[in-house]
Amino acid sequence: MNQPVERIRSSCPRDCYDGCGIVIEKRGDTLRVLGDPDHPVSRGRLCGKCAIAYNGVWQDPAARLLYPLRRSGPKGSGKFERISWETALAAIAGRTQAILSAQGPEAILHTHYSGTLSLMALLFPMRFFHRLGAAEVDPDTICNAAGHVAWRTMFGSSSMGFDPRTADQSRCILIWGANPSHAGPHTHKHWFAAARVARIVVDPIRTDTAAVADIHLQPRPGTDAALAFSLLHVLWRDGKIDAGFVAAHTQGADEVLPQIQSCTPEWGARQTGVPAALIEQAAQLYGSGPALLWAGQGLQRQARGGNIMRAIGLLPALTGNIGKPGTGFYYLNDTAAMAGLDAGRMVGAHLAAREPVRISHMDLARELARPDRFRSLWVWNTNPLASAPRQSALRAAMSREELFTVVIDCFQTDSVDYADIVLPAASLLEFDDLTCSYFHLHVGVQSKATEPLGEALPNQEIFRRLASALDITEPELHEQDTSLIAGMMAEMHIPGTFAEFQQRGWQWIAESPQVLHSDLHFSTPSGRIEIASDAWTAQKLPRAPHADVDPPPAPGRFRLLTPASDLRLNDSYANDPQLSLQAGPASVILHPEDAGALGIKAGDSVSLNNAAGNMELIAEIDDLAPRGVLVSYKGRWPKQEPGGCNVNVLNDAIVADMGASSGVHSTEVEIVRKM
Ligand SMILES: Nc1nc2c(c(=O)[nH]1)N[C@H]1C(S)=C(S)[C@@H](COP(=O)(O)OP(=O)(O)OC[C@H]3O[C@@H](n4cnc5c(=O)[nH]c(N)nc54)[C@H](O)[C@@H]3O)O[C@H]1N2
Ligand SMILES: Nc1nc2c(c(=O)[nH]1)N[C@H]1C(S)=C(S)[C@@H](COP(=O)(O)OP(=O)(O)OC[C@H]3O[C@@H](n4cnc5c(=O)[nH]c(N)nc54)[C@H](O)[C@@H]3O)O[C@H]1N2
Ligand code: SF4
Ligand SMILES: [Mo]
Repeated sequence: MNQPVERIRSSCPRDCYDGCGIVIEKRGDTLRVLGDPDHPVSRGRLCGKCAIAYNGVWQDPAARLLYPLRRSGPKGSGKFERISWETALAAIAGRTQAILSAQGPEAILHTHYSGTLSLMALLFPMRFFHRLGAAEVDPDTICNAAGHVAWRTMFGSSSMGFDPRTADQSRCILIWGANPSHAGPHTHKHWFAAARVARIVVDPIRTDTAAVADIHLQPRPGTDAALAFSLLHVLWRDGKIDAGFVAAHTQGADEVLPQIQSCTPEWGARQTGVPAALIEQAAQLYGSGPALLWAGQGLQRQARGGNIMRAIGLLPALTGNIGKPGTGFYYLNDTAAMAGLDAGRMVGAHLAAREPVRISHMDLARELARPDRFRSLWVWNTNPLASAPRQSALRAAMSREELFTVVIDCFQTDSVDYADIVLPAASLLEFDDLTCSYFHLHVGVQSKATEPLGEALPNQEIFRRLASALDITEPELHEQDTSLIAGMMAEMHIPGTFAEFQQRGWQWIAESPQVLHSDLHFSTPSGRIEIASDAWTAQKLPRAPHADVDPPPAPGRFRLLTPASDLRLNDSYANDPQLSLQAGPASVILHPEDAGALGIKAGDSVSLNNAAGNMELIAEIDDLAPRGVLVSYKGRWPKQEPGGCNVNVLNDAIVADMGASSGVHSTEVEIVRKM
């Protein structure tokens, strides 16, 4: 029998530059999740991974967590028994009250990130932890904190870049250490590849984004500051420094210009491995008119990542590529805040008696191992046993019998396997919310198309119930979805009701393309771009950016890059059988000359080793990265891999120079062929 089809507009809440529009076709109980043909970014399609996973694991009751669970085997065994919500909440409340009275709230540590970016599910749970006074794993330290510190100190903001719609007024787009072909595939296809301007990509890997660029600069990893200084040398030599802009809107330029004058392209070539002629060409293109700079999050995930962000920030700052149509510098757009969202209200910052204690992800494995410090761990919107450094040490810390662990997820991840109590989270198809892109300046609806599978609940309902179980009575912790959504819509100037917004699906935060920073007032102490200033020394950071590069790895050692995979969203979707089939076994890509020197052939089993750990991978041979660089894409669940680990077993928690942030792309390993 032909059932009528209902078409429901929604949006993708994944941590992705695109923020696609979705149409859910609903026939009876059957949902088909498709791209919204009317959406300006997705243009009728989802990415390959979501097209599969939203119609695969996300709707598969055999793959999803359906009920609250209580551990019934050793930690890590993944053995659980089903319990009721009532029992789960009572168990959590009992243990939590005991820890609160014996050790205090800071013995409770919670870790969370961007499993969903839909705004209620992302922000509302923070009210609970603020009210509790729990310690927090500083979320951005796993991803992008170094870049935020660098650009916030320099420009006063790291989360207001450019409006991508202004690209047609540019002469040049420079993408530095981002790979939208994986990390934002529609942005790659419709925005970058289709742009009718000169395009430059700086990436050690010849990504699909680099492959469509007019110029690909391929530096050795960790040498970007020297590359930036030598590009600036050419711009200075050719009279492209905007002296008027520098005098009026920057501070401390005189502290870097002498060094720039000595960083010739020939010097830059020796530091970075990029031919001097390409440095010349790229600088001339960037200097030829209004230009956009996009600094990737991958770029700063290294030991000198903060300084690198400062150094490349000099390009717009010294050439005046700011505040005019077709110019700008982008790291992230906090689109919700730009639209007017009061995130402080959403997270209930005022509920915290004092500033929460925070530890870096780089210290998580070590600090969590201390029984004198943490008695309880809460994990939500993240899967640290797949994504965080020092995987083996973290596993040992999470095995502590007395560490009362609560994990909230949609799927039974490795981290779930270490929980005492598991709470099942609802999916994007199962609750209403609002979303936005962190590149394109639009906000969207997330629409409930079906009841949650099993007894799963959205994060916000889970935390309302937890508040009740703990007798927390502040009304902020019991605010209902309709009120939360209406409040956010009002702040973000979204007209009409939620139901009316669902008809439209999405909207720009401003109808016409925005030229950001056009007032040329920067939220720094001086109101100027602080190239060198006391704001830096006050944070115990160098006064001025410098051109230093990472020393090359010792003989026999290789730099290991583990960036975003096109078939995974961080470590999510590793459990989708169809995507796993497409991904094949975990591999490492090495340069043909390195492979030849080591006697490694394609398909060989190789072992990667360093002080943090070792693992086996299948060798692939390709010249997509320079000699001395290995590439293995992130995105696997340790428990599904033959050795029970993923690449983060090799991640020794190298700390970036700013923000106590991850330096994972500075990882070094040795590689040997298995006999
Ligand atoms: N080697 C290496 N490691 C890296 C990186 C790298 O480049 N290389 N990148 C780092 C970066 S940039 C990041 S951001 C981190 C990301 O690392 P994680 O934050 O661990 O990312 P995911 O593995 O995708 O885990 C998100 C989890 O949230 C769950 N989830 C989804 N929706 C919901 C929901 O509504 N409620 C709840 N409670 N859970 C939900 C998903 O099922 C998933 O298990 O990884 C970092 N790790
Ligand atoms: N398909 C997919 N999409 C994703 C994600 C995913 O896992 N899968 N993750 C999401 C998340 S959480 C994030 S943070 C973003 C990240 O997306 P991006 O900002 O694009 O970051 P990465 O993919 O980590 O790395 C981007 C590029 O940085 C390059 N890189 C590494 N070291 C250096 C260096 O020393 N110099 C230079 N110039 N480049 C370097 C890498 O070669 C890589 O190609 O993507 C998001 N979107
Ligand atoms: S993950 Fe990104 S590309 Fe894929 S559907 Fe979601 S927003 Fe679109
Ligand atoms: Mo990230």
